[in-house]
Amino acid sequence: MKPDLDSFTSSILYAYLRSLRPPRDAFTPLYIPLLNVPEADIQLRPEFIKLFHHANISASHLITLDDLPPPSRLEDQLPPANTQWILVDHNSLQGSLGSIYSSRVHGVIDHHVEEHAVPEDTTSEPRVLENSGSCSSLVVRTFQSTWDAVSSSSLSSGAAHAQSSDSVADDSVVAQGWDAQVAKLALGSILEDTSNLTSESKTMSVDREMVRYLEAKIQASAKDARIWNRDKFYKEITRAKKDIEELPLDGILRKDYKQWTENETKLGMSTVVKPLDFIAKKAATERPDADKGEAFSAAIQNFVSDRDLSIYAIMSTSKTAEGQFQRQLFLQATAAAIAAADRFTQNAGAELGLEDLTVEGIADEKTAAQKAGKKLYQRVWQQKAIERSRKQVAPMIREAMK
Ligand SMILES: [Mn+2]
Repeated sequence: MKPDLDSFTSSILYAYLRSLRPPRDAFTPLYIPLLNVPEADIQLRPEFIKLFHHANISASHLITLDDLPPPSRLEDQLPPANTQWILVDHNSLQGSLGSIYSSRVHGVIDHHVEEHAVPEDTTSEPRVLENSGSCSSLVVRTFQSTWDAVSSSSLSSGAAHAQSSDSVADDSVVAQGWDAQVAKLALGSILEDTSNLTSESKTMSVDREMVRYLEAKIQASAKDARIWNRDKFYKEITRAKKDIEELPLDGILRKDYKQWTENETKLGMSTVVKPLDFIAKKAATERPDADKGEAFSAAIQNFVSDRDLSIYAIMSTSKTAEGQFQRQLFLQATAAAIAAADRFTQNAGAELGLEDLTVEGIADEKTAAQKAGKKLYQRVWQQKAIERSRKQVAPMIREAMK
């Protein structure tokens, strides 16, 4: 299972709420939220960034797989006996972490089908496996009383402070502001997972109850209550999901990327939901010193050489100004793969309806022979056969590489 927004917020909520009041016999009083992805993957999901922003968390604050020792040195540098693991939004520790630490799992909160990988007795940590729209609902419910106790104690100390001093440093407002941030973090996932509580099949009563509870936390903060609008918040998070404009170009190309090996050479293919001129412009903004064509070529060249690709394609889907769905195709081949690229053009050009396209900032080098001095061959087309997706185009290129 790929970690999603719910996985991230469940982990952060668990660590935050539990660290506020760890149990007396806790393995350690500090619970660390480890996001089970490489750091770069966070950037690929604009909805994470958007939601984290509401909680005053920036992506660089988050602890990811990149913060652990490399897999080969994990066991030495982070001995299992020094760790205790709690799983949220999944209930069986997989991959290289699982092979080393699965016997150290002592706690779980999850809403997936039980895999019986977590011991029945989790001592001081919860063992909650239950159906819900969002795992974040279960995490919040589990630590509701802790959270309330901590909020009200900071409220009363804030009030006492205000009475005893003329310069009112209002702790209660600060505490409420934090509460509202944490509440929004949870709400982002619960609303996302239940389509703002409208999905009959996914929404469970715990999700409804926790949304009520969390909205009350926001209402308790004067500053947040004034501007809080659940529907607007939900729309903002879901809209961010489709919005790749803020991503760096490398992220845009990696977001939906596939790779194949054919005849010992590699084909890479990025699918991008923007027209090619968006990509060219993006490259130019990231390299303001370079001239336009060079910025794009350099960016593509980095991407290609990082992956040692012989052929690289970008399939772009977008809408024209008139609202018509359109496809564009960019293809680049190294010197050794020019013959294959030419074969693809000849064999598939008619079927895909490939028409030469001019995109400012992307050079279309039509005849490789003329550019013999250059190592690269690149083409840009409008793909008129719009019903042909990656499912058809990738096999055609692979065929030409055989
Ligand atoms: Mn989930």
